[in-house]
Amino acid sequence: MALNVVVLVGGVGGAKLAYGLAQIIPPENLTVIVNTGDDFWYYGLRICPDLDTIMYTLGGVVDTTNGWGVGGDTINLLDALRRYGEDVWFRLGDQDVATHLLRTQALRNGEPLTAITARLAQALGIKPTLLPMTDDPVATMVNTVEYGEIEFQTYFVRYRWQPTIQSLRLSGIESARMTPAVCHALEQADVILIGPSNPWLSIDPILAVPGLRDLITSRSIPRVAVTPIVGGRALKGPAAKLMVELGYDPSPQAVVQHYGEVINGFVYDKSDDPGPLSLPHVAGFETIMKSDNDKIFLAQNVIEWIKSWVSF
Ligand code: FO1
Repeated sequence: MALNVVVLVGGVGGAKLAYGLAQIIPPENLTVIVNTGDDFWYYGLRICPDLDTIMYTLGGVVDTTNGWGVGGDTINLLDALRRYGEDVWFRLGDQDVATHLLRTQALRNGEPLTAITARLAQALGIKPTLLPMTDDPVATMVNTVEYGEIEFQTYFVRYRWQPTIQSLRLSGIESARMTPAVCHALEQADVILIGPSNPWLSIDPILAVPGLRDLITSRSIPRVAVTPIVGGRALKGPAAKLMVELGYDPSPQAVVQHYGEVINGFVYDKSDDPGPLSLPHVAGFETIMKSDNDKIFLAQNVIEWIKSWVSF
């Protein structure tokens, strides 16, 4: 019998694990719940970077160098905007814009993001279920020393995550609702995984959707996070830098502590010695995913390991 696996993810790191899982789990048994706190408006288009990164990765069209955007995409639109003197700091590929146009139009027609995502994913041949964490707009706001409070993409892309973070705020989270699809997936899950995504920037927004964290912790099933920190550094992006700025040691222990009762299992990188971790289930695997085989291998290791400590 196949296990129902739900994985919570942000962008590039989470997408790699989701890809590995999609190769070993029947699509009807795999649900990917994606952070939408990074979403923003740009030239009138609704951009959902993490949803698109997962969608392009699972659809096999992602730019493998960047880990986001469409492979081989051109930037004619961007160049045309520059000709008008625009300071275009967010790199929108021409093919990528098709996604944003369709999504924006559908949102304006009142279609929920969950339904739009399902439609786009299906058109790209994606079989597992891909769900935004909520249909309601939530924006991760970054309070920085240098610029005050700025939108996530301004912090991440425009300023290349160099500003010093003082605190984070999730605008709109109080009125965000868990969707029936997310609720159903979590209720039916046999295993909940948290991808090697940034715990503060990518996973916290998902867990902060009212009711979602409680629903996860209420489930007596394996709930396992894969470390985003290896050798005191982030695999990608600002996780380690952010941890230092917020007063944490960039270590697997600090990640485990941060997730608290949300997880009962943790996967660290086998090159690390994480010391004692206050969790019933801990394992070390090769977590750095460079090739497609690495992604599949990690997914296999994690799922087999979980099967070994639970009788399903
Ligand atoms: N990341 C960048 O560092 N620079 C970009 O210009 C950029 C453009 C972009 C366009 C579409 C898309 O789906 C993602 C894009 N990203 C870009 C990645 C993305 O903004 C971040 O990796 C995530 O938000 C963090 O998870």
